Amino acid sequence: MALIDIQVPDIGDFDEVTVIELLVKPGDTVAAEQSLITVESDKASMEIPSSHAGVVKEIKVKLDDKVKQGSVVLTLEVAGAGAAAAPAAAPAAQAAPVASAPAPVAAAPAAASGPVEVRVPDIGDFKDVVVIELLAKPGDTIKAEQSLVTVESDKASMEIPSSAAGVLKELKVKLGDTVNIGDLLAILEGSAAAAVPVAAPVAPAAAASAAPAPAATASAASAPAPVATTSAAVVAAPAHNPTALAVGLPHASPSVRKFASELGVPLNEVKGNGPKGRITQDDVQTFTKSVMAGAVQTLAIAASQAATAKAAPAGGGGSELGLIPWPKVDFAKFGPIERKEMGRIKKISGANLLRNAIMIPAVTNHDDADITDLEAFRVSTNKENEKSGVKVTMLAFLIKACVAALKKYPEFNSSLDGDALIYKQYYHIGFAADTPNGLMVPVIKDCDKKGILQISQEMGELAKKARDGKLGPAEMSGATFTISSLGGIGGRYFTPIINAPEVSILGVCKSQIEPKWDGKAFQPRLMLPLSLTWDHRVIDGAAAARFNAYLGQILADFRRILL
Ligand code: CAO
Repeated sequence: MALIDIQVPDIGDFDEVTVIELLVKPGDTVAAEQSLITVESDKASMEIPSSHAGVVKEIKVKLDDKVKQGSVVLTLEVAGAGAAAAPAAAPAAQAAPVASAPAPVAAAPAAASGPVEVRVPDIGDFKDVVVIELLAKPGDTIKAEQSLVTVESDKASMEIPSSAAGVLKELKVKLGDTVNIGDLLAILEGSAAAAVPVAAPVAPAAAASAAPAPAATASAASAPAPVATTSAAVVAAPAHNPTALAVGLPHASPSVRKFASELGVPLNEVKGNGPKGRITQDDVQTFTKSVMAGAVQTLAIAASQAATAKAAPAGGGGSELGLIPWPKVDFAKFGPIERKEMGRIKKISGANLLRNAIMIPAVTNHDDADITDLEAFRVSTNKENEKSGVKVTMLAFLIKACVAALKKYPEFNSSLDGDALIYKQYYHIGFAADTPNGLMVPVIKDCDKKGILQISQEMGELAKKARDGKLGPAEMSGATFTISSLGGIGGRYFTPIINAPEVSILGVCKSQIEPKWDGKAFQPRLMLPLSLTWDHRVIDGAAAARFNAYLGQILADFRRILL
């Protein structure tokens, strides 16, 4: 047994690339040429393979590290003496595709008008690469070297640039096609087409440095397309250019795509948790587990909703749910307009709200609570506590009253888990806070164990943090029930959207004096409008009515909370 360092091989013209994925871990047995990490430049993602077979002893890089040729990726324990003889310098022998920047190559052909064929340039040792992305469409004006399609082998994805400029008349490939060097990709038209320099395939792994590559097969006609560079393993200007035309292609490395495709996992439904939203093998596995747990439909719908959520505000989409398309209106035709991108929080909460609105069979019960006496108590408490600096609002009493109702009706404090209900034995209450950045929901933990003053104080602190944009994730998670109070603003009733995976939410509006019949006469009473939205899969209408009625009783006479 011997220990050897596996290094980053020649990665062509790239100085430094970022580690975006670790594909193995200590203890893993790897085969020679098995991919170890994925690295990414601003133009390409590529996997770095192992030059030897063996057992991973130690990973020497971590996510987001910058590496370059010669950087040690990991230490491998290999068997036999051969190991020692094949040291770190070995990468030259590796089969991995390595991308590099396009090398300017052949001169442009003589100017000519009419159609120009664009063919797949020399892509080195790669055969039958699959078209995974179309980056241009007929009618587009194409610049020389502009990427036309993305292709993928089992080890790398790469963009194929146009060898000429012009207007794209016809794309000769479609998604899923396999292509090889010399295959016709597209036909360009226009006088510009032939008048520009050709695009270049690029330099590759070290192996070939000694072996100048043959010139690429020239395309027919006038565009003597890309010409070879120096190497046998040539990869065209590679993939993942975030500015590319294509939208919606899941961001994942070739090996993850392969893994997903072997499992039949639709990558566009998988949430990427890797750097820059990249889908990792773990994400695919997590998705698969959820499906196995019976959540497939849920996820599929959620994914389409998320897509709709993104599209709808921008004026597109709807088809994901089988709906007619979102109306597209040229507003500027009717008057001056200004377009402003929505903030991050609005986008995130929008997608969540849409999912929750569509996926939950929600019903809202409206009711009123007589808070005349409680309001008097609140006002006197605030007077007594004036010096403490803690102001008590109705919301603090509501939180406490809701905890009592949640204890009495535990299904309101539960969450769905497949066919089961998870009853939570803690009472963490979220409250919607209106902030300059959008709606946020801070959570007050263990409200059953806290008094009104403490709840008021925490609420004030959390609301301030929310408005200052300083809430941490822990302060927004774990809620078992949420209250959305518009009481300080106005309104009568509304239908709040449940904050999944919770199963109910209470909306509260502004209290006002109303005449109430006491059996003999109308009395002026302060009435608080309550709107309870609940998930009908978990809660029945009768239970919701009881919950509201009980809440009303407590708010009318807070002493009941002691019973
Ligand atoms: N009826 C009448 N008055 C009410 C009331 C009610 N139900 N609730 C609060 N008020 C009064 C308060 O007593 C206070 O009055 P004073 O200034 O005279 O003391 C005033 O309204 C302002 O209260 P507040 O809003 O500062 O405090 P709060 O505890 O009621 O609410 C918070 C705190 C953070 C929830 C609130 O500021 C907020 O952001 N609300 C908006 C929530 C929201 O956007 N929900 C919609 C979600 S769905 O899009």
